[in-house]
Amino acid sequence: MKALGRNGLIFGGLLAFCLIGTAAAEPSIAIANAWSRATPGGAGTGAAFFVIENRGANDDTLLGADAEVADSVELHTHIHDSGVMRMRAIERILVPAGGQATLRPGGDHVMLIGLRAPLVEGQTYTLGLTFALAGHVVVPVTVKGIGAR
Ligand SMILES: [Cu+2]
Repeated sequence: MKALGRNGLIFGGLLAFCLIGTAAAEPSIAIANAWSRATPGGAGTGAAFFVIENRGANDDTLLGADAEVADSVELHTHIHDSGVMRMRAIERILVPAGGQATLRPGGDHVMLIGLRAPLVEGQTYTLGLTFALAGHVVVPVTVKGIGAR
């Protein structure tokens, strides 16, 4: 009986923990203003830009992305290399608790490699983003004109 009472306590504790866990599962990550530039016919690559807002109490990290419009999707940044801007693949993008990360032309971005069709102005496609804490988040990306900034 004594053991059962103790197990009951432990179970109750776990249950309380799970309920708190559920409450904390309110989406803490919000994606705003997701867009791509239209790509000229024949271009093999494109990029996606957006703002990641972390409304949670914990730092989160963007670990990867996926999209059906491209064969592969990578996280990239730009580096200055003797006056030349080059792109480089990165492993992760940090989104600090209560803060945000901005992916923009000339900075961090999601790279679409091996586009299956040109990105056409006015089109919308689906981008999946994988976060360390928030998990898989799906966002619609709007394709703007070739000269969009
Ligand atoms: Cu890139």
